[in-house]
Amino acid sequence: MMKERIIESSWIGGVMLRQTLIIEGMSCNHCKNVVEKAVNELPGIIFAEVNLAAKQLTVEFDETKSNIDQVRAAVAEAGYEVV
Ligand SMILES: [Cu+2]
Repeated sequence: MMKERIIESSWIGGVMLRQTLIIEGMSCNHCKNVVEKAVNELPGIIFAEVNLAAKQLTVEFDETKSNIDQVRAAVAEAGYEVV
């Protein structure tokens, strides 16, 4: 099983968690949009943004509704790899 690499994780109030992951395989704005859209469709996600240059995805979510495994699965389903 793939192991996610979370490079930043912090509570942003109550049950809201903000995490930043490294993702391989994104090369252009299309990739960025695909990943952001896939993650935004998960329950409890309030923010998802890709930084292409840094190969990073930052997500903010309600940890009672979603978790980082679901984020990782959504990214993988979209065709990219969380490293
Ligand atoms: Cu692309």
